[in-house]
Amino acid sequence: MRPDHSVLSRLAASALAIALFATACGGSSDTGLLATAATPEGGDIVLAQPTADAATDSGATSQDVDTDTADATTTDDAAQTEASDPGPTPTVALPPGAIEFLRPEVIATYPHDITAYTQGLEVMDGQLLESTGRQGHPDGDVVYESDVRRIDIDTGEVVQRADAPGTVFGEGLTRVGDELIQITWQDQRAFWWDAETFEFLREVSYEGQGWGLCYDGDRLVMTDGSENLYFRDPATFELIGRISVTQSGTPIASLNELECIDGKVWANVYRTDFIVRIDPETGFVDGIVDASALEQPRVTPTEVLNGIAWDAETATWLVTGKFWPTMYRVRFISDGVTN
Ligand SMILES: [Ca+2]
Repeated sequence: MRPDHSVLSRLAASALAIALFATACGGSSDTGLLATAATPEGGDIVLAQPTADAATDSGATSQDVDTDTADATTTDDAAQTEASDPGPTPTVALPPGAIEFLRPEVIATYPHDITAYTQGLEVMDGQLLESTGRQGHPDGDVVYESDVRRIDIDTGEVVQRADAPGTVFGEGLTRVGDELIQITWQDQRAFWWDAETFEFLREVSYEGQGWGLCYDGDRLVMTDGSENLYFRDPATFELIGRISVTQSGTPIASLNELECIDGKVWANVYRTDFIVRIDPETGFVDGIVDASALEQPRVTPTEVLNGIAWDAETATWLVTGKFWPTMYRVRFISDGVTN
């Protein structure tokens, strides 16, 4: 069954949105980069432009879309079914080199603490864990606002929190068994917390910046604002591997908050509304979520989408941003596949 015209339109619109994003941000077609900009947390924003073939395939000649995949993931009927039933696992089988375009379908919204400069987000037993990190300058003095917190999802209430030690800029957070691991931006310190009591357990030093963190059941996966995923031992934090992330051959930098699910790594790209799905064995991006529909009013340009957490019990995502007043529960709905 071929995808219907509305699916094709959405697929084309997704590609167009990315192309427009490139234009708005001054991306260079010569380099294949969609966007570059300096960021306060270091690194550049880079989202790769699909290759000419892929861009063409996503539009006028999208009859080439793999019909089996499209039938399974992109029909309106399928989307409606997914809205009422437990959703699919977030990973679909794609032809080699294909990129799936996705968009969020909002299922529910909840309050989110507007003083939380969200850096990490993870679901644990139906509750939400969040890490924050910031250096504020309210009266000229530097104030460090970095903590770990447990959130009642429905109310947004912070039911438990603990300040990160010392003067650090907290970043990503993930759970490994009964413990939480929190990293820091430029402080080169990783903290271990008891996941139940939030008791501070220990810390390990590392080299470089820390941005996002997730645990795939075997390895920690970490970002530092570059195009790299770093793999670390979950017990010692020892660096055990690294891979460069590319989309259609172009490195994708500013990889930030992470989620590890079903053998894939999902990363929101700093200062964009895009979330990319990465094969950690190859570094290839095989899915792009355009989450711009979740965009919030922003006082400063840094109040960006940052925080993605997979809730396995409901097969949904929780997504928010820095200082955002809203936490979204969403599913990512396929808009089609290029190949
Ligand atoms: Ca996460």
